[in-house]
Amino acid sequence: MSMKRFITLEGGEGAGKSTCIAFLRDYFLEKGLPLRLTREPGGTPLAEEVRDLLLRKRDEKVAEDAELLLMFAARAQHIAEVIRPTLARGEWVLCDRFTDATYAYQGGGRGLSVERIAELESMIQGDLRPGLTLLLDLPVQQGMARAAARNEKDRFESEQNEFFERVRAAYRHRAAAEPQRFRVIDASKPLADVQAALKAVLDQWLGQQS
Ligand code: T5A
Repeated sequence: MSMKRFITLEGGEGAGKSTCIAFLRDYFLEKGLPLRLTREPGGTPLAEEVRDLLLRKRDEKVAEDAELLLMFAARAQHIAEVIRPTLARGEWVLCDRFTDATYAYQGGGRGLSVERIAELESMIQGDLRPGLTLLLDLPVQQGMARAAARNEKDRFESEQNEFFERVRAAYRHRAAAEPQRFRVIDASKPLADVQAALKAVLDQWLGQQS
């Protein structure tokens, strides 16, 4: 079952998710709709601790399955403590990354099989799926150039270009396979254009709710 009030925001490095989150928060505020902003990995104290474990650069190689399980461990906690209770109250959830990021990064990036991820997805989420997923898409080089302006790179940001090309391809592949859920936003455009595109999508999505 997909949840109409459960919206996720996805994209590669430097796509502009944080910038867009602020715009979307204001959009919901103006409409007078209760919105819970949250993120993955993270969103609860325990899940944020797992996020630290995942993002911190370390000398030890992190086994791909360990990374995958930590993502889902954080997600299990986040779903139980935040996502399900918020949706049950009839409020909206906007999550900065969710399971599509696992398919893109651990699947596309690291090369883990879709089947392996799908097994965990159904084990941990049951029938919980986002109703709407906004994918901020832009060429890898452009995203990296934007991200480069920020502080020190984390463990994922330190990957090579080919890794991010595979991440982008996996996201686009998923969007093409599920056009009813995904809206692909051209994030290479100036911020005003990106925000106008987001507004158009949400106007339409909210219009369908009433
Ligand atoms: N991960 C996550 C997995 O591997 N598997 C999973 O299952 C999950 C859930 C952390 C990492 O975890 C991995 C993926 C990630 O590597 P994150 O913190 O959400 O996840 O990842 P980041 O991509 O690092 O997110 P950020 O929030 O740091 O980056 P944003 O939001 O994409 O970029 P933002 O908004 O900070 O913008 C970057 C710069 O570009 C400018 C902004 O002003 C900023 O300076 N900018 C624009 N410039 C020009 N035109 C525009 N349209 C612009 N939009 C933004």
